[in-house]
Amino acid sequence: MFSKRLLVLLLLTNPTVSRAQLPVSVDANTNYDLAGAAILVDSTDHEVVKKAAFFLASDLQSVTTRESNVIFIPGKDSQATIVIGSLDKSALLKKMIRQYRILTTDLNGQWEGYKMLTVQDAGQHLLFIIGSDRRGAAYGAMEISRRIGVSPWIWWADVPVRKKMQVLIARDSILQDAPKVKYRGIFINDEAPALSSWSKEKFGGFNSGFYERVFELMLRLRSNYIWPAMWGNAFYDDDSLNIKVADDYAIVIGTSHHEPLMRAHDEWRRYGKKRLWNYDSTKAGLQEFWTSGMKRAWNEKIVTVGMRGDGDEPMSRETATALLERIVKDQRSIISKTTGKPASQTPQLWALYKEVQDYYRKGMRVPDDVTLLLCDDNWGNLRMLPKPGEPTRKGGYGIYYHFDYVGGPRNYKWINTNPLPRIWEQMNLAWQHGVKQIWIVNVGDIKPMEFPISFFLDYAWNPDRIGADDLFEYTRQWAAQQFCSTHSDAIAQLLAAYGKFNSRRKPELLDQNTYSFNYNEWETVVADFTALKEKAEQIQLALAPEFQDAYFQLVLHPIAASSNLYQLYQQVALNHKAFAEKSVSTNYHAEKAREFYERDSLITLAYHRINNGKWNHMMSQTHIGYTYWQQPPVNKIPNLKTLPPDTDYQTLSDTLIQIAKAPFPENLNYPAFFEFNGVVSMEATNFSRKQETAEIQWKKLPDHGRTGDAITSFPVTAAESKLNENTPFLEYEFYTYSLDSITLHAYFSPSLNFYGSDNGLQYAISIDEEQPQLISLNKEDKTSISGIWNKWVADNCIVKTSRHFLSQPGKHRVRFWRVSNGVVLQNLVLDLGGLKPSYLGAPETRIPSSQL
Ligand code: REL
Repeated sequence: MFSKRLLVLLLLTNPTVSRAQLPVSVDANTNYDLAGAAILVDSTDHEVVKKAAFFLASDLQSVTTRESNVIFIPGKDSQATIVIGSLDKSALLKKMIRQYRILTTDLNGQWEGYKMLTVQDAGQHLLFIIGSDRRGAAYGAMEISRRIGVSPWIWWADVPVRKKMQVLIARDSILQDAPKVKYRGIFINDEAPALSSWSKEKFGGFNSGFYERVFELMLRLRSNYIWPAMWGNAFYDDDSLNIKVADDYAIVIGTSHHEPLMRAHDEWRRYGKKRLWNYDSTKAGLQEFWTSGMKRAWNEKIVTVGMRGDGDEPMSRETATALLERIVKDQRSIISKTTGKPASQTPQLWALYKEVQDYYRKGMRVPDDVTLLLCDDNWGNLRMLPKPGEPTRKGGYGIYYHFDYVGGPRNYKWINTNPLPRIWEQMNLAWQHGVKQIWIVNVGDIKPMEFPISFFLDYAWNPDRIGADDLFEYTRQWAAQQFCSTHSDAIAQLLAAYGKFNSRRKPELLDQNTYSFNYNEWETVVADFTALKEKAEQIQLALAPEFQDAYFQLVLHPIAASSNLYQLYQQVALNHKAFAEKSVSTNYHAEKAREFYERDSLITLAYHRINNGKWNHMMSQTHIGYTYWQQPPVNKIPNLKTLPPDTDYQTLSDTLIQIAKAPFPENLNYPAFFEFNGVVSMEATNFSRKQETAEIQWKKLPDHGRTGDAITSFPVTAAESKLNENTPFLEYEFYTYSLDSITLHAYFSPSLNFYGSDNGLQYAISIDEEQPQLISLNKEDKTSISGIWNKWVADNCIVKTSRHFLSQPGKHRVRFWRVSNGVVLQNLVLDLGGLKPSYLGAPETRIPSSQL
């Protein structure tokens, strides 16, 4: 579709996520057209700069349909020329910089920085994209691509370009940018069956053809670092061209947290001659193995040091810290020997993954130049952060984060379950605690994590640019980038809502017992998803044909598939309930469940057929029928009950199934709560009053949490609060009919004890005049992850209870007192004797102001 629209691309000095705020003007005197521009690049510049020049030429051409060529010597054929170059390699650029007296000293020594500016020369318009280094230049070029409307997901999610007659740029444009987090990476992991089968069918495996596609995507997303696929795959060994392609695209290669010295885990299986992966018994063999890994990896890299047991298992219980320290020492001597430089001159990381963090806590140390890669708990919750005020380290800190995981309490690999508000809140903690050397995220098969991947990498580029309140706007702009601004608001709502719903419980953990019939819980969650699906289908109908493939992958499929799964389990729940009541509807619900089960495979098939089967196999991950953490080989229908025809049916239960619809007043914005059926329930952000100090404030985290918003204190690096009359608190006013001993349930995001303190993160709670009770959110998780942690992450929530006494009926107040950083409150539920079991907690009980 060729639209006659103009795109005005005005570059600003300080770009933010709010591109929508770009001033728009079509004044031909102040703007000129980039359509048909020649792209000038030095033929001896870095390969990645040339690659970016070709991508930009092809992007410009597809947007404007006017031919754009890459040229290697300045020419006058076109009115506009885009000059791209790196300061360290492009002689041509340097010459032109002198010729036009362009100031570039501010780029000297900058990591991946770029500067863009325009110059007019005798009727010719020049747009300079000057990189402080090779990636800086490439990112600058790709920034233009993005701004003219080419999504980074053009190939990976079939996002169409929107045609424009002209692409106008202001004559006096200038833009300068550079990343804040040094290495911004992805880990392709858990890649069987989906990505493996797909890459085999489309490329013949994880070879250079496959990686070219991945690296182009990374360039467009400004990601510079990867841990390649390693499930039976070995980047350096599988295709000798892989290393060259990585270098051509200037992608920094690493190996995962448990694969030391640039060798893939699978290579030990291939070449380890069945020897034990054990430093005591196979020291010489391992040293030789690692030496050849280092010799082979001539490219830009970060070397993983340390050692875990074979196959990503903990080393033996007796593993002594001293042995591990010796291993790292020996590894560094291999690094130094093979590179011919002191080890400190090669970037390295030591991942404090699972039990390795305990070694660190117990005193194990590595040299200061090694980056400490702090890890989440595999479920998106950070386990450790440097304490504010701790001495800085030369190698700094990094974070290894997860959007996908294979392991307990259950694999989650099928679909995107990662809402931005939680990613933001956790990575903001990291950023504010000075973790800025490496951010790497486990992205599983890449698809269907497109949206959170974009966010993670954009946020890493500059965390100061995206605040908690900007997340919806970020989502809207992302939707506009993939589709069109007409529907971007509605699509953003869909993206945010499905992420939130899916994060309540990973689909692999979902079953007929997850939600309750109390509070109409099953009905509500299913109705919410159904409404979302209907909305998604309406938008599908409104979108032009060229958006359909992208829309299906990025929006409709996760919603339709998840909504169907909810319907399936609701029917199983109804089936079991009806069976227990010997209801006539038992067999009906069994039949409905079978229908939804079958529909699940049809939805998968629809995905595999889009764009002539381009994404065949991509959704083949099993997701129904788990009985423990590991996946079943194929989906399996949940156990269904049927009644024989001669059963003595009870028909009454049919009425019971039609549980009355929400008895609670809806959509009332008054912060007073009342007892209803023995319960007072409140969303944390609906407080009646708050106390803050000059240093510490409360901040709402929009859409963070399982039901509504959440709230936490800022700044997130503040000192612990002592309890006194000045301590910040949130106050909730409520009314009861009863006087009694009551239980207060406080619902929190599952944040971990990231300072490793004896008491964990703490808060205090009080009702009326009582002394605040000091409560630890997570001290059970003192060092490692185990036990109760399984429940926290499966429920995506920590529920803490406290006992209180109400001395009279009527008006009361509960105060939630701030003690530690990182405590994120979602809901408060008071049980006055009527609370019934449910997954999300009792719905809010608010009182209209007219009745106050
Ligand atoms: O998700 C993780 O970090 C780990 O489970 C994986 O890195 C793990 O090593 C696995 O893929 C294979 O060993």
